[in-house]
Amino acid sequence: MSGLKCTYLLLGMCLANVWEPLMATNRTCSPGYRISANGTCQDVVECDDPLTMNLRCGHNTDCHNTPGGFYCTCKRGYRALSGETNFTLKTYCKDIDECGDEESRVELCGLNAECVNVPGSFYCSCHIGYASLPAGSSPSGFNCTDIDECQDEACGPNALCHNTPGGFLCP
Ligand SMILES: [Ca+2]
Ligand SMILES: [Ca+2]
Repeated sequence: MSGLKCTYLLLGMCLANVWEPLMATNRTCSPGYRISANGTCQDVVECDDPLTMNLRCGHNTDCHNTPGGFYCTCKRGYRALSGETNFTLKTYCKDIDECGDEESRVELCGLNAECVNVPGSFYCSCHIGYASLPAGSSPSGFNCTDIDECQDEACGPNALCHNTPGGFLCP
């Protein structure tokens, strides 16, 4: 209690617990606040219920509570059709097609991989004959390099084998 300020002090006793609810009947709170059980105006947490959150913000959104209000954002990997980053009205958030154009496909997955768009995300899949480097070994993120099939005796034991980009030849 030491951190709380007593507004109504009588004979050394704090009467706030008695007085506040009485005062509350005549009190109106600012928009975005409501009277709590102890008679004070407390912030309405608009984002605490997943059901109302969907109704407020729309699907694929995150709801952010603020003192006296709230705002919505699209979930990571989604973009509002309206173009807005922050909004308070129900908005449709559409999946971002990360693989939509050639430039971003190559930037994200490199030359030797397929870029696959999925709702809220994307992934890279190496072309046949290529494998991704161990995680962390490529500075630019995902990178598929040629598999040297000859190291695994792809043409048979002690047979000649010629490794090629994305494949191998048995001469
Ligand atoms: Ca996506
Ligand atoms: Ca190869």
